[in-house]
Amino acid sequence: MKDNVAPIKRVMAINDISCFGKCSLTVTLPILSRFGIEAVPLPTALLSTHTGDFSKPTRLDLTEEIKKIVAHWESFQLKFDSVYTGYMLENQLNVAEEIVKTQSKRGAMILVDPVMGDNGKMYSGFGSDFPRKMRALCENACVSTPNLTEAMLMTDMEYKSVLTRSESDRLYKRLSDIGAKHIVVTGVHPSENEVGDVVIDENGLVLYEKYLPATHRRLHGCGDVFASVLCAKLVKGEDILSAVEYAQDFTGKAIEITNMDAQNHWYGLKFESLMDEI
Ligand code: PXL
Repeated sequence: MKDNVAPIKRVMAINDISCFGKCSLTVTLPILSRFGIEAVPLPTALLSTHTGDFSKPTRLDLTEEIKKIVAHWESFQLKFDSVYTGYMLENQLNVAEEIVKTQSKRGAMILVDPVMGDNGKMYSGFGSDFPRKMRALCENACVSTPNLTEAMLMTDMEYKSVLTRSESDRLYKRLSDIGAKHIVVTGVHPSENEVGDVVIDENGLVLYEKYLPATHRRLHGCGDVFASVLCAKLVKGEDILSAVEYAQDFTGKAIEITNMDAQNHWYGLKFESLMDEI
């Protein structure tokens, strides 16, 4: 009963709606709600599916609409406890930058997931200048969550799926130069057989690293599940390292469950049954 009178946290989720495929807002909104957080979507685009495993998804660019939505919210100075940015189109990055500036001043925790690519490649539809612009958005983040591909794109390093210790140290130093307070790099392979997540601070120091056997398949939407859980935990006041550990554990379990039904569920994470554990 006490919970019903306590104010709840409010998160602005800037991301697309990929109707089918289990990623972006279709993942983020239910997860945030399950954590008892008010989830406010700012939809950047409407797609029939994500751009990964399906040929030619439909895509409606919502840039003009989000400008109007934000202007309306600003007419009554709507305040958010957090802004979480995900998949955006190139001409929306400056809209997001403005939002980040405004809501940071009002005390919001900013999480930038620089959604651009995976497995060494940029997702279709992004130009070569996109990583540089996304890097600028990450500068003002409290937490940024690139996967290995996105981390390398933003630091001008040539993609390699398995990194030696000196290569990863160089990557972490370059990432910390971007300026976010903490950077969580996902999908890091210290060897072919292991994959995990690493947290670095603003000086490039590794604060956390945990690897799991690489039999865990990385599916589309893993990053969205991970970042949504991480955002929820951080907004609720958990420290970065335990929030990352929880998000990693949750995502790992979701991957395991998905792999048990890989034939039917190859397009995204089957995370629904885990929601009861939150
Ligand atoms: O999960 C990241 C993501 C988000 N949105 C769209 C995508 C992808 C990854 O493929 O295509 C539209």
